[in-house]
Amino acid sequence: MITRYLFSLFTDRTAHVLIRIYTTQFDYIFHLDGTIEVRVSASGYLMGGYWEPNEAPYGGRIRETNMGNIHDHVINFKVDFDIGGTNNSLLATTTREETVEHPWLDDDDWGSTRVQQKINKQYIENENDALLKYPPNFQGHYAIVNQDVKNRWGYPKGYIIHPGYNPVHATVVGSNKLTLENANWAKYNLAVSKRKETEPSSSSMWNMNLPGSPVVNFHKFFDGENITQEDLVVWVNVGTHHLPQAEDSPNTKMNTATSSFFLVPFNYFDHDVSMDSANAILLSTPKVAGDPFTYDDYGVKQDYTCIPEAPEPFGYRDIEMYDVEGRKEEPKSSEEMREMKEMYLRMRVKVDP
Ligand SMILES: [Cu+2]
Repeated sequence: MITRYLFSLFTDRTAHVLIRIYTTQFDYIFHLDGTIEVRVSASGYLMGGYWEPNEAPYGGRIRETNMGNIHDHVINFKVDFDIGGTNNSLLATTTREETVEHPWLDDDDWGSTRVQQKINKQYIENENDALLKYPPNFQGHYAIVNQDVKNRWGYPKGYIIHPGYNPVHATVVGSNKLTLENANWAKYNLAVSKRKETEPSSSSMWNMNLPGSPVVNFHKFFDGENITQEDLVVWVNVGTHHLPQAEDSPNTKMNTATSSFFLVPFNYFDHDVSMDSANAILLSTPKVAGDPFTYDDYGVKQDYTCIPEAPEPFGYRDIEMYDVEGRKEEPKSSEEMREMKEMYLRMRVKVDP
C-alpha cells in the first residue's frame, strides 16, 4: 500500500518549519516461518528552509538555495496480540556476561576461570515498567507469551517483537512543541499496556494542537495495572533520524528512510514450520553418472503462479483536503489549498502602498 500525504512537521527550533509531500509505503510481509514483518518506507519531496551557512549544524545544503532540515520520523503501530487466547504476559529476555570457575582446568595455561554468556528471563508485571527501549546492543528481546499454553518442549508460546531496519525512537524528547505530551509514545521503542476499548490509538490528528494537554495522552494508558496474564497490546515505534544530504534531493532516499519490526514466533511452534510448506521439490542425485536428476514434487502441481493480477493502469487522484473538524474541503485554487495547508504556520503581512 502506498499512501501519499501532505503534512507539516515542527523541528525543535521554532525558526525551522518543514513542509513536505511524502510518499509512504507500508509493507506487511508474511514469512513462511510464521514471522510477520511490518515495514514503513518514506520517500517524496523534502521541502526545507533557505540555505544559509550559519544553519549548517541544523541540516544539509541540498540545492543552490535550499537546505533540508534535520528531523525525526516517528510512526507508532498498535499490535493487538492474542497468543493462545487473551491471557498474555510480557517476557523480557536479556543476555549478560558471567565469569565462572572450572576447577578441572586448574592446570590450564590460561587459568581455571572462563567468561561466558548467560540468558536471563523475567516477566514484567506492571504496566508502568513496560515503557521500553530495546536492550543495549540488542542483547535479548521482549516477547508476548501465554504462560498457560506451552509448546512441546515446555516453553510458553509467544511472539517476539524484534527490531528491524532503523529501530529508533525520537531524538528530541523534551521539545515543548513536538513530544511534550502529544507524541510521548515516540520516547520508546515499544510499550505494553492492558488492552482497552477506551484506548484505541496512541495519538489523534488533533494532538499537535495541544502539546501539553493533548486529546490522547499516551502516558495515561500506563496507570500501574498488573499485566500478568491479561489481554495485552504492544505499541511499537518505527522511524528514522533524517539528516538530509544531497542525495535526498529531489526525493528522500527510500532505501535508508525505511524502518521496520518483526513479529517472530518464539516457541510458538515445536519446530520451524516453513519445513511443512508443501510446495517443495526434493532433488535426488542420479544413480549413474550423466543421468538426469530425479525429483519428487510431493504431488503439488508446479504450474501454479503467485503473480498477482495486473494492477490498474496508472491514474492520478486529486489531493483531498480536510478542515480542522475533519470535514472534507474543496479548495477552489491552489492558493486556497496552500492557505489551508499552512494555516498553523502562516503569517500574512499586509503593507499599505
Ligand atoms: Cu525525513
